[in-house]
Amino acid sequence: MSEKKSYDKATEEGIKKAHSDGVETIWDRLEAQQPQCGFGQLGLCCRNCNMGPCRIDPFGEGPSKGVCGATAGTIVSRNLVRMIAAGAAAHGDHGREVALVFKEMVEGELPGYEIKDQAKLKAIASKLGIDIHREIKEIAEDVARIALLDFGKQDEKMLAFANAYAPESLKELWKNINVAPRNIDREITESMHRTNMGVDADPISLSLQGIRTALGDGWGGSLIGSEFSDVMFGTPYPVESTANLGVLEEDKVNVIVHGHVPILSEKIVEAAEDEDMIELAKSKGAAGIVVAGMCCTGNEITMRHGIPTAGNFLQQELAITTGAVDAMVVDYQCIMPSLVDVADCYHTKVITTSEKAKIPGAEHIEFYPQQADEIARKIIKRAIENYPARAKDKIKIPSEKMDGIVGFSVESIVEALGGSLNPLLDAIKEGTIKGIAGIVGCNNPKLEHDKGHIEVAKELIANDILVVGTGCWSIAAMKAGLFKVEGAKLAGDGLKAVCEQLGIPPCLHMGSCVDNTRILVAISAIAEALGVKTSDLPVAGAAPEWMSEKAVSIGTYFIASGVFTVLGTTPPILGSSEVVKLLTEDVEEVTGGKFAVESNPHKIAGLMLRHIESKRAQLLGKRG
Ligand code: SF4
Ligand code: MSK
Repeated sequence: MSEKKSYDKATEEGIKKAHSDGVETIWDRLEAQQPQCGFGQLGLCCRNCNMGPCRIDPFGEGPSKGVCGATAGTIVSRNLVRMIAAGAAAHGDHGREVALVFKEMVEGELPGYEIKDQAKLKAIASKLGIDIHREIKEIAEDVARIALLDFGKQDEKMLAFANAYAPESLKELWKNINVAPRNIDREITESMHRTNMGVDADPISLSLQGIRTALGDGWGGSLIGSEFSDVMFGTPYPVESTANLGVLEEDKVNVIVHGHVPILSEKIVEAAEDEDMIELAKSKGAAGIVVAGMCCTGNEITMRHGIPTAGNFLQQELAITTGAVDAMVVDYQCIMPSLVDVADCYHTKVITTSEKAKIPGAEHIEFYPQQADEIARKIIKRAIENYPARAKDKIKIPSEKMDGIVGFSVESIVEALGGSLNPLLDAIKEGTIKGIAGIVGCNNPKLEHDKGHIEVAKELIANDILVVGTGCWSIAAMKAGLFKVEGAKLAGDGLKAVCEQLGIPPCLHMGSCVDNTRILVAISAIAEALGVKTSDLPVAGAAPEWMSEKAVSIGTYFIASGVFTVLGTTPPILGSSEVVKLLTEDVEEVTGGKFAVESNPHKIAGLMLRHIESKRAQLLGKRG
C-alpha cells in the first residue's frame, strides 16, 4: 500500500475534504482490509465446490492438494480463467447491448438513435465481405446479423469479426494452437464449464482456454462494442476537452455520467442541451447544466463531443464529496456500491439505470432505448430538481482541471498522418519515433493514484516512444497535460518534431476500455503494412494500475496478439510457479507476447523500452 494516496492534487484535496466531512473512502476501506488474505493474493484458494473451500499451503508445510486432488497449478489457473471469463463477459455484454440497439434502430424501432457514420458502416461491411453497393439499411441489417451471430453461432469457425479484422499471421497462429475464438458467449461458458469441479485440471489446457476466451473479447465483444458505437454516435476525431474535478461548476446543475456504455450517456448529453431543460435549471437558480463524464462512459462522450471528464476510477467518491454533484447517473461496470453511502452525506442522487446494475439505496430509473430521449430528460430533470437541495456550506470544488485533445480513432490518426500510415512507418524506420506503447487500465488504491500512469508515459515519450492509450489511463494522462500539443516539450527530440509537425500531443487518447480494440486494429495495420507479424513490431503495452477482471482479459488478448505487456499490480497467480512461467516466459515462444509484472513506474518504462529497442533492432535488421 502506498503512503501517498494520489499523484493528483485534486484527489488529495478530495480525500482531505472527505475526511473533514466524516466520509469513508476507498482508501479507508482498503486499510480496514489489511492484512488481505495471502491465499487469495497467491490464487491458492478454491471454492468451486462445496467439499471446499480448499487452500494450498505455499510453504509446503500444509496441504498440497484440495479435497478433490486439485493442485496449486490447477487451482491458480482455474481462478485465472474465471477472472478472464468475467472480464470478457462484461465487455461482451456491453458489445451485445450496443449491437442489439443498432439492430433495433435499423429495424426502425428506436427513433432516438441513428446511423451517424455511414462510411464507417460501409468499412465494417467491406471487412466482413458484405456487398456495400446497396441501400444503407440492407448493409446495416447484414452487419448487425453477423455481429449478433458471433455471440451465438454453433459452428467451429472463428468469430466473423476476428476473421475479418485480425492479420493472417495471427489467425494462423490461433488456429495452430486451437485458440481461435468461435463464439463470444461460448468461450465464456466453456471457461466456466472447464473450471467447474472435476473438469479441466491441466494448467496449460486451462490457460489456453483463457486465451481463447480473451481473444473472443478483444477481437469480438469489445470490437463489436467500439465499431457499432462509432457507427451510431460517430467515429471520434480530435476534439478539445477538459478533465479533473475542477470541471464541475458551483453555480450550475452538475450531472456526472459514470460507467461504460454510451447508449445512455449520449442521450444525457443531448437532453442537457435542450433549451427547456436549461430554462428549468435557471428557474431553480442555476446558471446552466454541466454534464461531465467519469471512467469509460466519460471517455466515450469526451472523445465524440469534448464533454469534460470529472475524473477516473478513484475519483468517483470524491466527486460527490465536492457537494456540487446533483446527480451521479450510472450504467454499469466500475461503479462502487459505496457511492450511495457517500451520497448520504450530501444531497447527491445516485441514479442507477440498468436492470443489470442496481445498488441498494440508489434511485433506479430504468433506461429503455425505446424511450431514450424521454428517460434521459427525466434523469436531467431529476438532477435539476435536486439542485436547490445542496448544502451550501459543504460545497468545495477543487480548482484543478486541464485541457487537451482527445478522440484519436485509427481513422483520425490516419487522417492526421495525411491519409496513410506511411509517415508513421517512415518515422519508425528512421528512428524519429522509436516505437509505440499502449498504456491502459484502471486505478488501484494499493498504488499511488495516477503515478504509474503518468510517470510511465512521461518516461516513454522522453525516449521518443509514441504513447497511445485508453480507459482510466487516458483520464490520468489528460489531467497531467499529456494530451496537450505543448505536452510534446516533454518528448525526446524526434517525437517532439513529429508532434509539432502534425500538431498532435505526444500521448494519444484512443478511448474507453472496449476501445483497446482500436490499438489492436492499429498495430495489425502497421504489421501488415510492414509485412511482419504483430510480435515483430517495436510495440509494448502496460496496465500500471489495473484492478478489474476486464483488465486481465485485455492483457491476455494483447499477449495472445503478440504484445509484450507489463502489469503494475500482481495478478493472483504467484501460488503456481508453473502458471507464472507459462505466462511470463513460455507463452512468448508461441504467441510472441508475454506478461511481466512490475509496480515501479521507472522499471515498467525500462522493461517496455528494452523490449521496444530489441524489436526495433531485429526489425531493422530483418528489413535490411
Ligand atoms: Fe476443493 Fe476441489 Fe472443490 Fe476446489 S473443486 S473447493 S479444490 S474440492
Ligand atoms: S473504467 S475497467 S477502472 S480502466 Fe473502463 Fe477505468 Fe478500469 Fe474501469
